[in-house]
Amino acid sequence: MANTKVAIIGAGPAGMLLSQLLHVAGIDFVILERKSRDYVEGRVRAGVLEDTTVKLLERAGVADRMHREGLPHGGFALASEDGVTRIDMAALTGRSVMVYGQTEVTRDLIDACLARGGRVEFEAEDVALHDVDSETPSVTWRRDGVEHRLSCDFIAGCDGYHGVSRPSIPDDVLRTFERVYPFGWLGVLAEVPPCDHELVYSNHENGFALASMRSPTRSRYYLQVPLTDQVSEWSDERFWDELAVRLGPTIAPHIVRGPSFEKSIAPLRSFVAEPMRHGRLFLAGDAAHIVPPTGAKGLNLAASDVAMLADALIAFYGSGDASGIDGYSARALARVWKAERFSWWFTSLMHRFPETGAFGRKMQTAEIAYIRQSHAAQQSIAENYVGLPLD
Ligand code: RFL
Ligand code: PHB
Repeated sequence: MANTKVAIIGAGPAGMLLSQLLHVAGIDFVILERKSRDYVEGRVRAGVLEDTTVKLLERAGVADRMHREGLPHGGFALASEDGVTRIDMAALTGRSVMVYGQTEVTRDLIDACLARGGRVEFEAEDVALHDVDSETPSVTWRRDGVEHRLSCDFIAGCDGYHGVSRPSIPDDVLRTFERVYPFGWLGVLAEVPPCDHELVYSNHENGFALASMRSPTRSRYYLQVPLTDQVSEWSDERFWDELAVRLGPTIAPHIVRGPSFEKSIAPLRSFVAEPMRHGRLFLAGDAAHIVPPTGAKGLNLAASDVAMLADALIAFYGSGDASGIDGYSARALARVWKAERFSWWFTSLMHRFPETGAFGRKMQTAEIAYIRQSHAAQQSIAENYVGLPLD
């Protein structure tokens, strides 16, 4: 008899949400996380939840604080040198998104898990997966020099892009698809009111800029920067000056400046690994795929993967039906590729690409002008941004 049903590798949003969907269904699990709880909860990343993700957090019973403190948004703005266009998601799709930080989602999930008696092994070193293509897989790890072993029925690889799960699938089984972008995002958090009540995505000659937020008093801003830039080259003053230029004359007067308390540069990448299942190992979230953050899809894809995985495991344990398990990879990838396409397209539309030159820039300008005039184009953006259906 195995020690637990599901060993979950990684306590990020994918692993933690899966654990709570399994908990609600009465399926036991153990989570192994390489970092400390403080580290996991402190990682500043995503800010936008699709309504599908909101519903999953409700299903997992961890949505109360999100509904109290999160900010529902029915639209966002596309800015360029030709003006500002609002994409009215609520009118175009009848749906909206929730602005609520990944740090808060992760904290709510970890709090709920521990309060419900869930087992999370933080600071688990040298996690290794064994016999994943047998019916008796297991996981080993070390803490304080002592080796631990856990046998399980299934392993959920929710350990992000740099984890051990994906490399546990043999090279001749796994196919990967990748595009690396020639720039990164410099992100800043500041305790100042946002410059607009909704998000603003801006295409500017100097490069992309994004105005986002975490609360009515906390702003999150991003600038496209060369990958060779160092954070130390970006003083707060330089950042605010450049942000004002890129957000343009309509938005810039509303920027409230203040000291930043988080500043970092993240590279942009599109990546997919296929298949997302090998034997009794399932990949979910960033372990299987990465999107550039422009479409706000990364955390949301992690959530839809684990929803599909939870359904597959619930069917297996409920009635012995293995069709969900067998179909997991194909079902998840169908949604992943559509989100990859949207994220790649939106990134391509909004950023300055050194290699595409003046013609590429004209194409962007023409496409933004088309979007401004076309209800159909706006509807397409809106339905992708609020999130495609799970099937
Ligand atoms: P995570 O969050 O990387 O969590 C993986 C966890 O696994 C642990 N781990 C291991 N544990 C044990 N053994 C090992 N060997 C391990 N190796 C790793 C790690 O410590 C970690 O705790 O993956 P997960 O759960 O799949 O979640 C994915 C999301 O974090 C990610 O897709 C989003 O943050 C992407 N993203 C956004 N997504 C959105 O949906 N909306 C957004 O608005 C959004 N904005 C963003 C973003 C990502 C960004 N960066 C920094 C890449 C904005 C930015 C700037
Ligand atoms: C964020 O608030 O961190 C954020 C919002 C929208 C994106 C990416 C990041 O597309």
